[in-house]
Amino acid sequence: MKKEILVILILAGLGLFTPAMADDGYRLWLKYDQITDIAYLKECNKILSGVMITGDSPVISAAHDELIAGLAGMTGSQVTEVSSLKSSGTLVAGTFRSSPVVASLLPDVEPGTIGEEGYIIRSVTMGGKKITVIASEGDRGVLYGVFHLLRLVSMQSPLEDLSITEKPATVLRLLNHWDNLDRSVERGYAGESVWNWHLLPGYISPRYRDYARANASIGINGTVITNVNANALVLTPQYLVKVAALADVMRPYGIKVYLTARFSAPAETGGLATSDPLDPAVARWWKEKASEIYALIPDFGGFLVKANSEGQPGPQNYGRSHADGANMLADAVAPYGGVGMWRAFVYDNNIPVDRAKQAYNEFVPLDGSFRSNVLVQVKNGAVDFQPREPFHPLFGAMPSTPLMMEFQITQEYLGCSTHLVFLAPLFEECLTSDTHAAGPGSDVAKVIDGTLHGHSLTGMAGVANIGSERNWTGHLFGQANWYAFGRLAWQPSLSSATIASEWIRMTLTHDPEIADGISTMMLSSREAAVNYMTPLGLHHIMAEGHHWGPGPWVNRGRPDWTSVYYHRADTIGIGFNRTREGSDAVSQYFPPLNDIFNDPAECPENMLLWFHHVPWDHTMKSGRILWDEMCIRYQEGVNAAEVYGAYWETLNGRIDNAQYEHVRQLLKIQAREARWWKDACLLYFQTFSRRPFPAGVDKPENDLAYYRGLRFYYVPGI
Ligand code: GCW
Repeated sequence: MKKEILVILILAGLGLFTPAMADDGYRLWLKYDQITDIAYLKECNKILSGVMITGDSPVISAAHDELIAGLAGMTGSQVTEVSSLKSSGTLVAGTFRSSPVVASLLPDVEPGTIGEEGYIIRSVTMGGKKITVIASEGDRGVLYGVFHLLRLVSMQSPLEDLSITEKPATVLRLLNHWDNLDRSVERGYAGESVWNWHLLPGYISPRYRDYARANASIGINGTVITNVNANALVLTPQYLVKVAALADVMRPYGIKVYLTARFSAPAETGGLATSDPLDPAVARWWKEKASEIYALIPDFGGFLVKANSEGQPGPQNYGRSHADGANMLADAVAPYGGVGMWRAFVYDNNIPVDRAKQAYNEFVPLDGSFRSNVLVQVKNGAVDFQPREPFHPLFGAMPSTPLMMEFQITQEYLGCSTHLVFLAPLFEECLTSDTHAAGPGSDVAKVIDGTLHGHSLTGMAGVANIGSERNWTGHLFGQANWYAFGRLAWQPSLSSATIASEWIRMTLTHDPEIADGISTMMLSSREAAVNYMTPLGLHHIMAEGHHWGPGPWVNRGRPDWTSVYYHRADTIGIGFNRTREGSDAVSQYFPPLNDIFNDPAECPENMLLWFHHVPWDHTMKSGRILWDEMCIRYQEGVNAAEVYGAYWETLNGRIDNAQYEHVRQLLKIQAREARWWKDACLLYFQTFSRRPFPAGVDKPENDLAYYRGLRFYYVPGI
């Protein structure tokens, strides 16, 4: 054996030769591993041979440290910091204000066009020297520009002729944590809360900073750190110092902290007799609370409120409206530039004819009565984060009120953090839906970014899937959903394919063939989940309480918390009649959608059973009858989940071992659970359809009694 080969084998045996092959996921998409493509490494070293970043604010320091660490990691060598443009290959970063060099390199940029968060990345030549410049009007823009450049390098994208101008489409890009003060996380499947309330403010976990870095890297600029099912304790001095400590860590990354406000706090913890928003003592209490908070956290973002919904207190307890409540809180934070985000997810104690209609009915009449610093936060669909819902009819229907999007990143109804379901296609489907509010082309995205109705206060919120698990999100691919949310909040017109490709290259592989394969799997995964859980517009048929697994038979308790309320299966057919002859939810949509949704022949088939009660023998576009079509869809979902597992196994040895093994095991569980969903739902619905399974549909593994008898204890997330 030749000596060199022996050395290689020994090194490989010691694990020194192969690149890191046990990625635990902690670094997310910010891995900064050394570039292995020699040609690209050369290009990088040539174009980014020196760095000059000006400014001395905490945000600029954060940008500086990230840039240096990122480039050093990826190039494998120390980064040279320079103080003037002596040679070619310098990267210059700063604001137009603080850096005369930056201003001189981009003389064509009109002041005021880029904004505090926007940035320009451009390759320029000056005096024969090639320079790359990152410029913004604000420090945060410089930070975002730095993260963009690091993303380009991580993706091994060309760096030669850059000409990038970016500006966020929305003002507030927030995560919503449904985290409780005892560290449990409502609908959280990735361990405990990331916030260690017990040890705060004395102990600042390094995780907080890494959390802030990750969010800043995708443009997220705020975090609501407490559950919307709120605890008034967080507003007490004992907790506010803890909140302030978290805000201190977030600040250098451009992230503001927000809190959920429990509406009954004045009475609960403030010693008042009431929390009536029109009572002057109550309004005063909130004003004083705001001043106490801002004294500790000068850049506090504001409040998010869930009121008069699922038992939460609210203004209606005192005979007041949502606007009365929202305005009182908004007035308290207005002097400091804070906002009030008022959720439209109302779900009160009276059982409505159709729960899907409730938010619209309550909020549309209030349009125009909210203060200018109030946003109404609306879930993407009218029921509740289902695998597929038509867009919420409120979008476009409140022209005088800024509506903020609420997506759910945590997979409450999508297999928890066990299933690989890439959510960008779900988000994209909603954002690109045309509301027709102001004629064709009135996409939901235009409502959200304020362009449709001329609002400058805009926002998007995502219910976080983050927890104390080492890899943050439980499932490695849950990271992609966090990533996708941030990217879409910044730029709602981004495509799912672009987002998937970025994330894959930064997280998993640069091999184009593998990246394509993984992307195909990701992009089809949401449709696969819809098929094995709730095809053709079915919704809310999961198990009770924990919402994990199938439960189409659930019929106990409040009718609009049951599955039978939503699917309405009988011997004639299945589906919720929301037509003009039914609950008339279709009329909450603008023309021509109201007519389209109302007509079973025109209604998109993927939402048919959302709007219609359809006979089992109704002929579908495929030529099959509804029952057969439903069976086939369930089977297709199962088949897809199985294909994902088989495909993943081909990646053995071609991607990091730890990532490979982690996902391999989870995909196995997913395929098993997909089959469980299919078997349980089809057996149950068959008791109504009384028809056999068509050819191509696997025989269920067990009988219906078996599935109905399954009991689970301690499912996470409640
Ligand atoms: O999706 C439902 C969840 C509740 C949640 C509620 C909401 C925070 O099942 O756990 O409560 O929505 O959005 O308020």
